[in-house]
Amino acid sequence: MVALSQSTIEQFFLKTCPPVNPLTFPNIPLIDLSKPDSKQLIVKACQDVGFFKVVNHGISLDCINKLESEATKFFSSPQLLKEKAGPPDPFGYGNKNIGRNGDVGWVEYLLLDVKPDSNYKKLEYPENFHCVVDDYVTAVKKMACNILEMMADELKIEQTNVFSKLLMDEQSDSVFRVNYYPPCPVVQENLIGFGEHTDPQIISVLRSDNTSGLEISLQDGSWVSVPPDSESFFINVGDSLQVMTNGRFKSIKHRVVANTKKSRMSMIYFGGPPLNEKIAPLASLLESEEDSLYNEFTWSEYKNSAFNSALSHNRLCSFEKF
Ligand code: GA4
Repeated sequence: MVALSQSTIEQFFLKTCPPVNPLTFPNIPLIDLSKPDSKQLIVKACQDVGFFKVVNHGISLDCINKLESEATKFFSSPQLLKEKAGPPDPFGYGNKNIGRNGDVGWVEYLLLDVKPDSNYKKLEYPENFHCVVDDYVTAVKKMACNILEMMADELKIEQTNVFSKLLMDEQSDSVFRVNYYPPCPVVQENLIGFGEHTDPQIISVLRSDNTSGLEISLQDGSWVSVPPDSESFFINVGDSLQVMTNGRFKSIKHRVVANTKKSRMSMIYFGGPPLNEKIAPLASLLESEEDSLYNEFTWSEYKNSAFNSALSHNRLCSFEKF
């Protein structure tokens, strides 16, 4: 990562919302996918927190390690080489700038379009990168769909693929991101790595190495630190799933704080619907007399509004009815 001047560093502080010294969250809902009660626990976690940790997920360590080692190779390569894969418009290599509305973070990243017909493979990446991304994304997408089907089943929705079919669709607008957070200068504790935001899609599947940094915001507004666990996955509800469940599931605000001692690497699959898909509360979930809380929108409309907003903006509020 290139050296930064004092004034640039100050920019990162202005974007943080100190104090950043939250408690560790000991009670992250833990879902063991091999257990028969996982469906109920998933729905409870989505309603209470919008976030949970998954173990016994069946994704091979080999597949995860291969991707991590290719990504490490990429981020440790010379800056000029990395920049051949940038700038992110929106896909490609990015460094410090997030989105197109002036957000900055202490982070480098690769943002990839993982639609089956996408052309990310044409970019210059380390050898093998596209193969390992394909294998990894295929595996996490399968797990995400399995989880979405369990949710639908537990919510007593007849069509149990009502959520998962949006990810399985050939046109599913899903993206994949690898974030690399270099250690930040010791004198500059509490730099923001990735500012607070909610994910606009349906579901996000995150895996990180064993460096801490991820924080989630609880319903009372407090921030808690999520203990890292490189062998598990963390799932969060996205804005679109909050809408489809008419607010029963919570799209959780999260952020990443940079670490002064260690770098951190995370990889996130964002499962999104096709661009023309209409997103609205599911009729079968509305109790009699229950109002729909949101106006219907297409994913394309929502995505445009998201990509034209600042990271921390509450994007759903302009689609709320009341
Ligand atoms: C947050 C979730 C995903 O990382 C992402 C991000 C996207 C980007 O990095 O370009 C956005 C952000 C995310 C929401 C608001 C806009 C768009 C940065 C930003 C300021 C890839 C996504 O889909 O939305």
